[in-house]
Amino acid sequence: MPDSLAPEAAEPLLGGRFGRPYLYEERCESTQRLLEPGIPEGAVAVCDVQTGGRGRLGRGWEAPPGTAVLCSTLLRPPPRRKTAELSLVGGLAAAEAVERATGLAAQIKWPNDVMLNRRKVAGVLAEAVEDAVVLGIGLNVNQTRDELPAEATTAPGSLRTADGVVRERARVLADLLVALERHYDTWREEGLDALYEGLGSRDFLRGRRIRVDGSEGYGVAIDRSGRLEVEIGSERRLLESGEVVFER
Ligand code: BT5
Repeated sequence: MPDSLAPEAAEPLLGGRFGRPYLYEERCESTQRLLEPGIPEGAVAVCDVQTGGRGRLGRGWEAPPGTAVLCSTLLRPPPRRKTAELSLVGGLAAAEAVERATGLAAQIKWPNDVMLNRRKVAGVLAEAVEDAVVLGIGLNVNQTRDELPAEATTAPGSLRTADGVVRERARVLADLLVALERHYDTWREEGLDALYEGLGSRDFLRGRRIRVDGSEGYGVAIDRSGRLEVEIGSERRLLESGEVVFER
């Protein structure tokens, strides 16, 4: 069977309430734009190719047609939760989906990247739309090395470049949505602290030499409220958001 994310291939694999409804388009500008705010929580938009895939801070997200999982999930978190934490919730779900698919350990590079063999294999984008949040995840599944973006601050990779295996994307998507639902429910009820074990044990920047806003230092750890603790010179700082570059 050709690899497909069309509803007939993906819907039979869905194990929970995320992905209902399942909105699929072969091509779209960005899955982040397919979900109307009135749609039920857990609605998921998926496509095979994006013409204007989005990263954070106006950056782009690129993947050749039919090679990646590109999905957005509509969430309605309660007001008491900090929606910025959803990047880590999504990152944890994507890391687990990567581990399940490959059997290899994945890490989370604060605040929104999933790393496999020191390469970025997935990125998460949380955007507020009225009273909802659209949580976008791009996961590189079957790209070959030369199908990955050449210009990237963090070296990109795919599951295929890690182990040479070509996978059924619908299976990866279904596992991702089950993990996302489970972690989202835990976060909504108990907060980020309840996910700390999964995050802390996959903390990519812990102990690494990093650069933040031009200053060099070390990553200490993601803390229990989702901030990144860093050491710059003799000073410890807690970052709420931002960009951290690591030295390879
Ligand atoms: C992210 O942004 O990592 C969030 C990416 C979210 C993408 C999903 S796909 C489904 C949904 N629909 C969308 O339109 N977006 C979401 P950021 O940390 O800003 O990383 C973006 C940077 O990563 C770019 O500037 C490139 O350097 C690099 N990049 C682009 N495509 C990549 C890829 N496929 N794999 C790894 N790196 C990539």
